[in-house]
Amino acid sequence: MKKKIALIFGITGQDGSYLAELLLRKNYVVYGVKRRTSLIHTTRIDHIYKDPHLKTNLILKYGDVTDFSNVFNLVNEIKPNEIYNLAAQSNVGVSFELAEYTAQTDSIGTLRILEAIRIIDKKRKMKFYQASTSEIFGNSPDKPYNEKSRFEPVSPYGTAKLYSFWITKNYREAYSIFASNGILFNHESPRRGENFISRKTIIGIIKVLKGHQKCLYLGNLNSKRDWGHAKEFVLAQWKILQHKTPDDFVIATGKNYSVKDLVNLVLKKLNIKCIWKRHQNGLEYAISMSDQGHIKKSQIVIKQDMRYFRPNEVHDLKGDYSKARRVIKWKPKINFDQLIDEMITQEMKNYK
Ligand code: NAP
Ligand code: F7E
Repeated sequence: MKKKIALIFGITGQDGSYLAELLLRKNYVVYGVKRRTSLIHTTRIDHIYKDPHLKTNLILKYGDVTDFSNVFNLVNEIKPNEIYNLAAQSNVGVSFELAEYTAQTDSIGTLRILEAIRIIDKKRKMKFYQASTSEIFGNSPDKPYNEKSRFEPVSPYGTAKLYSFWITKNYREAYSIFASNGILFNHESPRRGENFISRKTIIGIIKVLKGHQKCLYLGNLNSKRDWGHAKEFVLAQWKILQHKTPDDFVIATGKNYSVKDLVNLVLKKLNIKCIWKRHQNGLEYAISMSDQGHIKKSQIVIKQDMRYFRPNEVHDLKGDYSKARRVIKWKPKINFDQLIDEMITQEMKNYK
């Protein structure tokens, strides 16, 4: 039987790496788009080349979704059965500083891929997956959020991603392209970027414990997120494209925790006992109650720092994934505690 061909924009990222593994195991030929960078940055997918079976079906191409001729040529040359658009400037905090670039990549990048499909795939055989996000709900009151909730993004990232959500729907309805959105809530893993809160907290606290850093600086501790495991969430991305009709799906765990819950869980798992105190200016800090590793009693282990607060914040995200459970038979199995356990275990190994 002829192998299916997938094209992944964003293969070097967290999700791209898990999705590539999943598709290769399902016997796809996977083309991955990587950007030209001054240092090699394929660490998340390098292990695939150690597997003799998987590596023969993985082909990397240089590309960038801000370059239409590149996007067009890739789609035209590869003629994939499935296209996954995971490429994005994905950091919400950074999007306030790089608002225009975020729009170029996260909005117009999607349009470029859809236009290439519209022009090239006259028979409408290609399927397109758009990496949409819970950030499009922003602080909308309709909690927990489902596919019918109102969109009220509060960051350049959320707003750029909302454009992509709608343009994907527009192209589906106007041109009969099989184009679907996965509205994914936060998902983490040992491969998570180091400047997202889960990985930053784990790396930072381990460094303090080992004496390589004095203190971990964080921003808003009160916001709540619905955190799942990236490995399970990429399975949902694939399932969305296997469904008989294109559609939009919320992918989440249905449970949420505050950033402070996350920090306290990491401290507990590393046996660091702390109490929280508050400065007169309202900023909080955590002090150790005993010696542990390189941490001394009364040492400040964590401190809030205004540098890590955002100009605007999404306060409370929780998803309702009942449509995905019913229609594409997807549900999460790994809970928050297990996710953090896995991330800590891997980070301890990395540290050694
Ligand atoms: P990630 O680790 O930041 O990966 C993003 C990928 O996009 C990387 O491969 C990156 O390449 C690539 N990229 C960035 N700008 C590009 C450009 N101009 N042209 C081509 N490629 C570009 O993000 P992730 O966590 O895997 O998330 C995957 C997608 O899902 C993103 O679109 C993100 O916005 C979205 N999403 C993520 C979450 C989450 O919680 N993780 C939730 C909802 C939606 P480099 O390696 O060269 O930087
Ligand atoms: O922040 C707070 C921060 O950067 C989570 C992306 O994958 O998920 C992700 O976006 C929370 C926020 O993720 C720090 O203010 C406190 O309230 O890990 P994060 P995010 O902004 O929720 C969505 C669904 C996406 O689509 C995005 O691509 O943690 N926070 N102190 C901090 N966050 C960071 N990064 N660093 C801090 O020091």
